[in-house]
Amino acid sequence: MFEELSRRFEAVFNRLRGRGKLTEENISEAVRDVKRALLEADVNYRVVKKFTAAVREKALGAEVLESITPGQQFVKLVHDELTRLMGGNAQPIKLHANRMNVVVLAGLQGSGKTTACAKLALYFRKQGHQPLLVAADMQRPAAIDQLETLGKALGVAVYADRGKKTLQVVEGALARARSEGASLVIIDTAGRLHIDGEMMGELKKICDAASPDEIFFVADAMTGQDAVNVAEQFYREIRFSGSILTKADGDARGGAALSILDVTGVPIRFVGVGEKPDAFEVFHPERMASRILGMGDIVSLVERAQETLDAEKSRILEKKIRRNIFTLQDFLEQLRQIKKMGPIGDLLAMIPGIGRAVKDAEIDNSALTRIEAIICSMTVVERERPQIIDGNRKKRIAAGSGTVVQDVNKLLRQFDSMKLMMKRMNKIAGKRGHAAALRNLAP
Ligand SMILES: Nc1nc2c(ncn2[C@@H]2O[C@H](COP(=O)(O)OP(=O)(O)O)[C@@H](O)[C@H]2O)c(=O)[nH]1
Ligand SMILES: [Mg+2]
Repeated sequence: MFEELSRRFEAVFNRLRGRGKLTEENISEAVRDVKRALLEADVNYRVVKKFTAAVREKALGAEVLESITPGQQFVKLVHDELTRLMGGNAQPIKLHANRMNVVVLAGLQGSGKTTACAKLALYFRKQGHQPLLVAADMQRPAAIDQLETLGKALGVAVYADRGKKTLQVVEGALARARSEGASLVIIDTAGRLHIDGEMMGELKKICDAASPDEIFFVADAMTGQDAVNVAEQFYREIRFSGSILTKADGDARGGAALSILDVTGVPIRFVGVGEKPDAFEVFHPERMASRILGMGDIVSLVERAQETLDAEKSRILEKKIRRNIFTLQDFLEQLRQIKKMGPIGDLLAMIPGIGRAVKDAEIDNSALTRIEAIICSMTVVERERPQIIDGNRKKRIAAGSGTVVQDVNKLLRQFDSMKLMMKRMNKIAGKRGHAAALRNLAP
C-alpha cells in the first residue's frame, strides 16, 4: 500500500545522506520533500501541515550527534513522528476473558465489513474465543447469504433470521449467544454508498441495543480524501472505538488511511490484506512506520514465520543470521518454508534491504521456483561460499537450472545485499537487541 510513499522517503533520506550535518538549510529542504511526499500519498493537508511542523521543530532542536549521520538522525525523527501519527503506542486490543464481548462493524457499502467479520471471527477464535457472527445487514438478502457462506467455510456459527427486523435480529442473536455461551458476538451491519440519515439511525439503534465493547469503523484504503469526511461523520454519530483498514494489499497510496486516524484520534486496529479470511493483520504503528521508511519489518516477519515454521528451525536460523553465517543453502530452505506461508511478495517486502530489490523484480511464485532451481544447481560448496562462483560456474549453474547467467547474477546480488543488511543490523543491534537496531537502521 505505502510503496510510493516509501520510495519518496527513501529519496529524501538519500539526499540528506551526503550532507555533513543537519543544518537549518538542509532541514528545510528535507521537510519540504517530506511534505510533498505525504501530499502525493494523499495524506490530508491539515495532517501534513501538523506532521511537517513537528518534524521541523524537532530537527532544528536536535542535538548534533557525532556518532550518527544527518540522514540517520532525520530518518529517526520522521520514523517517530510517523509512528505517532499512526497511533503511537496504542495498546493492543483485548477482549474480556470471562464474559461475552460484543463487536459492531460499521462503514460504507463495499468497504469490507462482511469480510472483516469473518476475519475477526477467525482471529479471535485463534485466541480461544467462541464467536457468533450476526447477519444484521437486512438491506440486501445477498448480504446474509455472504455471511452464512463465510461462516460455513470457517466453521463459525452465524445467526440470521430473514423474516425479522434488524433490531429483532440483534436481540435474538444476543439471547442465543448468552444461552450458548459464545464469548464474542460480531455484528455485521448494512452500509450505503454514501452517508445517509437512515443508515446512521439504524446503526445507532443497533449500538444502543447491543451496547458493544468495540465499534469498528471499516475503511477502504483505496478511497481517497473523501474517506476522511466519511470517517468524521461516522465518528460524530457513533463514536467508534477503532478502525479496520481494508484492501491494504491493493495499490492504494494509503494517505487517506493515515489521515482518518489523525482526524478521529481513534487507533487503527487491524489491516485487511486480501480477500481471504486469514489475510488479516494486527496493526502496529511502530512496525508500519518502519516498513514505510524502508526499514523492513523483521518483527512481523518473524512472528508470521513462527506461526508456520518449525520453532527449532527458526531458532537455528536466527542464530545464523546473528552470527552472519547465513548461506545460500539456508536461503533455499527459507524459500521453501516461505512458499508455505502465503503470497511471496508480501513476505519478502518485509525483509529489510531485499524488500525493494525483490519488489522491482516482481517476484511471484514462478520466480521463486526459478531461484530454487538456481540454488539447486549449485554444489554444496558453492552454496556455502558463493564468492567462489566465477564465470564458468555461473554458466554451468545457468545451464543446469534452465536459466541465464543474468538470473544467476541477480540472485547472487540479492543474496549479497541481504547479507549486508543482516550484518548492519547485527552490528547496530549488539546488546540492545534487534528492535533497537531496526529503529536506528537508517540509510
Ligand atoms: N483485496 C482485498 N479485498 C477485500 C478486502 N476486504 C474485502 N475485500 C473485498 O471487497 C469486496 C467488498 O467486501 P464486503 O465485505 O462484501 O464489503 P461490505 O459491503 O462492507 O460488507 C469483496 O469483494 C471483498 O472480497 C481486503 O482486505 N483486500
Ligand atoms: Mg456486507
